[in-house]
Amino acid sequence: MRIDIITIFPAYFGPLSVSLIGKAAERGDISFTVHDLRDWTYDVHHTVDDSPFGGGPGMVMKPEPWGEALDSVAPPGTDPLLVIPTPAGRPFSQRHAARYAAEPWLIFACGRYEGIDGRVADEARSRLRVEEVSIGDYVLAGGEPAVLVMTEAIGRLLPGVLGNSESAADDSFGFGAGSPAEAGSGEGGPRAGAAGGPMAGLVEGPAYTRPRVWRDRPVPPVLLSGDHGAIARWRRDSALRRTAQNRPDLVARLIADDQAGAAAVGPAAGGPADGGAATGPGELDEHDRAVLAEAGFPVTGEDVAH
Ligand code: JAH
Repeated sequence: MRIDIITIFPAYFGPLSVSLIGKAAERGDISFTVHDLRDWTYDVHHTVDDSPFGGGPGMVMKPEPWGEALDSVAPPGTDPLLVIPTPAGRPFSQRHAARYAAEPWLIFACGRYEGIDGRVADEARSRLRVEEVSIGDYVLAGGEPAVLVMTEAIGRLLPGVLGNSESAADDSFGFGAGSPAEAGSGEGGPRAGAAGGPMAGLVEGPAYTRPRVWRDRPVPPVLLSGDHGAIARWRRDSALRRTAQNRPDLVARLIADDQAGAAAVGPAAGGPADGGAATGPGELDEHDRAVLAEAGFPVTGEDVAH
């Protein structure tokens, strides 16, 4: 995979040469090229910003350097995906990371100040695929940290980077082994949690390693039992509990998807409405419902008491 980054602070991307992503770059699994936007300015001060039309605080990035930079990095006839981090973008998720990891070529355009003149994205859209994305509801001083975040999320999904393709599938927000996103489905497919492996739509519970007892605290005994079925059940329970504690939004989605599944099957067909076992991946079984109820999310087969 090729990644180009356009920024006024190339030094910000020093971290790309360390850790997993740096090793992937050394192996040639990813190539990074960082471009200084000021290379496409021609005045003595290498000006990249100007006052906003219509008034208001701050400065806006001038369109001309951006137009030339994008023409130069993505000449006519090329087909990269241009990603522009902005707090006004669509929320970046694990689903985006998986989709971007399947692209051969990404360009990231890092804005500063109050953002890039709006015509730049519009003009780029006339010849490239362009996505404006946000990594969260807060305002940074520029897009650079968001690009580091996204490249980390993308890079660890590339074949060979993580070294263990299973651990990505079971991650918090992972799609679960064998799920549609893992098979490369795009944004048209079911969202995370609508289908997938046993942990789809949940955050992960805690993990443990040696020593077996630390500061009087033993590791949960089931993890030492060798009973892989009991361990999987315990991990799902702890994931459900932590999701209930920290992410009520994800629990609401799990419950809604579970009931949509039950409605599609019908109460007479043994769906959760008659208290039966879960009918498909991503649905809740009786034990899940008991764990959620104990964590403050009572779920009946008929509706959500929340
Ligand atoms: C701030 C250009 N979603 C995080 C995020 C991403 C980008 C920016 N801020 C927050 C940003 C100033 C200029 C981009």
